[in-house]
Amino acid sequence: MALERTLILVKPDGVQRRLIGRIVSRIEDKGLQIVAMKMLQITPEMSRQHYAEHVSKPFYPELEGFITSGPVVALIIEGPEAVSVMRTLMGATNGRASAPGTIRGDYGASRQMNLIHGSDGVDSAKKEIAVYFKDSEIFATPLCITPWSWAPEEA
Ligand code: D4T
Repeated sequence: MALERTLILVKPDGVQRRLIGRIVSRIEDKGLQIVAMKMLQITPEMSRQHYAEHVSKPFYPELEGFITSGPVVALIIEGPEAVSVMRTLMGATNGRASAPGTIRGDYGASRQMNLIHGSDGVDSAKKEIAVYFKDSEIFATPLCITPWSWAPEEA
């Protein structure tokens, strides 16, 4: 097991639907740590960097239009196996198929407007974090609750 970081976005639909607080609460309730957080508008260039694997796909132009359509909230989340823990919390990509109890399963019914992005691996998390954050914007301060959140050998 290892302490990991993952890049999370509350997408434009999550911001428009006033779901920022509920989504961030779920992450905090799970016991993961927010080490960076900001609101920003994604540019077409950032979108191409973020979705590099999808740029040549037929759905990309619409995806870029959506992700650049309004502000998002970007976060870096840290914790043991944070990448997969967040993917589980988010639910399947298509909100119509994601399980009740997950963020996408509880709040949405769309594949594109699926409220939240989470990195799909440790390497992609590193690349995505560099798109959204400078080192000086990351606060890796240990929290006083950390010793009660996971055992040392889990981190
Ligand atoms: P993201 O990257 O947004 O967290 O979503 P996922 O990791 O769960 O899903 P993904 O990479 O397969 O897709 C990225 C993004 O594209 C949208 N999408 C996807 C779309 O609009 N049409 C499509 O056909 C697919 C496959 C949804 C998420």
